[in-house]
Amino acid sequence: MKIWLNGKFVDREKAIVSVFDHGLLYGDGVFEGIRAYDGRVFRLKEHLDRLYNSAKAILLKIPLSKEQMGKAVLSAVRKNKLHNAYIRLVVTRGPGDLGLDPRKCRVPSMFIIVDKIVLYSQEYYTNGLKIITAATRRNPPCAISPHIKSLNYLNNILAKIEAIKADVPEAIMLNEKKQVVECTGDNVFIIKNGKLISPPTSAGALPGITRNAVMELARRKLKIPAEERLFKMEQVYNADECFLTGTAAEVVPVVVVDGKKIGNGKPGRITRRLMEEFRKLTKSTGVPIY
Ligand code: PXG
Repeated sequence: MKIWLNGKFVDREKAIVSVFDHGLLYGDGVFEGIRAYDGRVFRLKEHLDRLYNSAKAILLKIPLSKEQMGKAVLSAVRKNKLHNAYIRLVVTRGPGDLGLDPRKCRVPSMFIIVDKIVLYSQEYYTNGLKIITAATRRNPPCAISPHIKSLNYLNNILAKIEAIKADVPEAIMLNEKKQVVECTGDNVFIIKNGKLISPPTSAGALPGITRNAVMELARRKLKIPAEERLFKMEQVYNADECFLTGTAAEVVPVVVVDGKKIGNGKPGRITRRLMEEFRKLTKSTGVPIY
């Protein structure tokens, strides 16, 4: 495995950042998780836009243009000779001193890891997930904008630990108003009376790239309405269908939430249609690598 580190390819063992890097000391940095399907990078532009927006929000100037970064991503996949891959793109504030002051960090650290995808268990897609609601609330936007895909994932990790303790793979996170926001690493959708509903990102969710793609597919291919609307757990329990979206998870059905069956307790019809359309989209679009 070759890692792209600050513009050079290095072996995995040599892919090292300083203990003074503020990405490590303070979670001061941003990242993206991207996927390649069949020799094409899925929604590369959208991932780069989100990365640069996240960086701008924390006043971090990325030393490469978006075009250069896009080329670096493609070259990193080529170097590792993969056609299907998970790509982790990280930009940190860089090495500084032990204080918070980001001005002490002269040069951001950048790296791109390209790895084989660890696929979710097929069981999840055929039978659906059982999930819980986490007691840990999503970071309020007034404290830190959840639109920033930062290296600070403790909020999500605390909720993930709750999921692990409950022996389930994901957990729904609520905001301070008990409105549904998202999961620890996935966006959430419900379907009610033939309508797709996802919380608006203003509720405190990351603007997921898979989420956007799925909303487009619902409108264009399934010809069903896709709304952004606030809702609470009662509406999840009473939904006809529920599913999650994310780069790693793609579209994954949810069949039980907090021990309560959603719909008939099996992956829903519309969810299965969206899984199929999303597969087709990943196999037919994206930026060619080779
Ligand atoms: N919400 C959050 C908080 C996320 O971190 C998503 C939604 C889905 O967004 P995309 O753009 O991927 O559709 C994410 C995705 C993992 C993992 O291991 C997931 C994410 C980041 C790191 C790890 O599942 N982010």
